[in-house]
Amino acid sequence: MKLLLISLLSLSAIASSFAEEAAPAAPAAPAAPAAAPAAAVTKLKLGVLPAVMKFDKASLEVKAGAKVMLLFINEKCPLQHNFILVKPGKLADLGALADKMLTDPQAMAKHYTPESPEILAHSSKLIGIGQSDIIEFTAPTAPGDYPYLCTFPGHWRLMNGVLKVVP
Ligand SMILES: [Cu+2]
Repeated sequence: MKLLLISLLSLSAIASSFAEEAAPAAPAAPAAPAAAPAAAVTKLKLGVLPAVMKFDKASLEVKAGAKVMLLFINEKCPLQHNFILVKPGKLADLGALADKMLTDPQAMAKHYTPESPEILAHSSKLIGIGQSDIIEFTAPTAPGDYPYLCTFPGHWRLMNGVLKVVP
């Protein structure tokens, strides 16, 4: 009786080990087709300089219409920041909206992200020290200089840069 129980247990152990081996094999298959170019993603990384209210890059570059995955990361700055990408020439407009949020009781809940039709992409949250966010967006199809900024009140005048969208 004991023997039978053991052999049953070991059988189920073997069965489950096969199940585990079979599982990873299935998702591997879709990687094979050569449809990769269409799904190509431009990966960018933007950090934050500690305590000076600046992004670590004054500019980023991307091809027009490209799918972009931006890693926004705060490794060392004790302040909280966000990332807002706007239409050309709209830096000061968004800066003014950012400053206005000082008097908005809901500002923290909104992660200091203003509401504006000029915003093309933004982080999902403020990121403090040790935090990061991945921002996925499609680059504009029109080449040009697209400003990005942090809209935590008072930061945007120093904390801004340009996403250069090239043909
Ligand atoms: Cu900031």
